[in-house]
Amino acid sequence: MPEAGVHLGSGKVRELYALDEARLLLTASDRISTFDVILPTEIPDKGRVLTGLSAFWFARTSDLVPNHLLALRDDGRTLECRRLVMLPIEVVVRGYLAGSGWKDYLATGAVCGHALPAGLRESDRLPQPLLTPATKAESGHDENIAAATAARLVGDGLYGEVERVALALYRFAAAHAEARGIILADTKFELGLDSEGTLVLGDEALTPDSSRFWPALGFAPGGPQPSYDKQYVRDYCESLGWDKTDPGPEIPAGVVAGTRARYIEAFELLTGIAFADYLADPQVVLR
Ligand code: Q0N
Repeated sequence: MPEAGVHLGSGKVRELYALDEARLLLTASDRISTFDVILPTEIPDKGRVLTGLSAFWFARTSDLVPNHLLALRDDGRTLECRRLVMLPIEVVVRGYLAGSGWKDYLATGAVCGHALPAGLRESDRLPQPLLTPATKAESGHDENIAAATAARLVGDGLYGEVERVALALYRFAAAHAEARGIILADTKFELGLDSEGTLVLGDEALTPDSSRFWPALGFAPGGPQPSYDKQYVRDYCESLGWDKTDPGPEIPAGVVAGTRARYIEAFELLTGIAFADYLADPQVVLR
């Protein structure tokens, strides 16, 4: 538990604390969810991997859009952040046809109102990345909304800026990842406004929990792709015949170790930094 701060809320695997009127602490636990259920077994250092990656991307994209990062704490799992007024929408950028985008395409031939060519397969690369906004549901699932609805919620001018910034972030990160053997299939951003009314990137960004990362090696559209980070856990859970309702199963040590290794491999490939160096001094990701 980080020092000081009023607890403001919990995500499934993260906690938010108020440090003062201008600053927040965002701390990432080692909890893991699969099929939307938090498992009773933790993945050691998962929260550090996600926090380190998020800080790495914030440091490298601040010329595309300012972000809320003020400092990375030496525990490696806590970000000090500027307090923003968050937009009532989140935005997913999709470069590949997966998840709810694939389901939408099968049903309608479009993804959230973006018409697409016929004959695309599950996991195909899209002709161009698509932005799909959603409303933030307090509990349960985020609901996809039309671009026009999102624009009405935040205003046309601001929504145009959100679109531009989210696509630029996706293009930058996808190109960086692709050069390192990782496909960034899609990713979710949350943005807010600072006290001056400037659009600022918040939350975590471009982590395996907010994105679909696929190994480029063995990429084979025509079906679902294995997840870079969670596939061993998913496969183990599937092997049990668990009904995917709470509580989830305990995960055996071998699956935990394999999963931890995958998170660390993703961190090292994407950052080019040894994870041991991050543990010794988290500030390495900011340089
Ligand atoms: C904020 N959420 C939703 C942690 C993440 N910089 C900010 N300023 C004000 N509010 C927020 C941020 C940020 N980031 C973001 N809630 C408040 C995401 N939470 C869910 C709980 O876990």
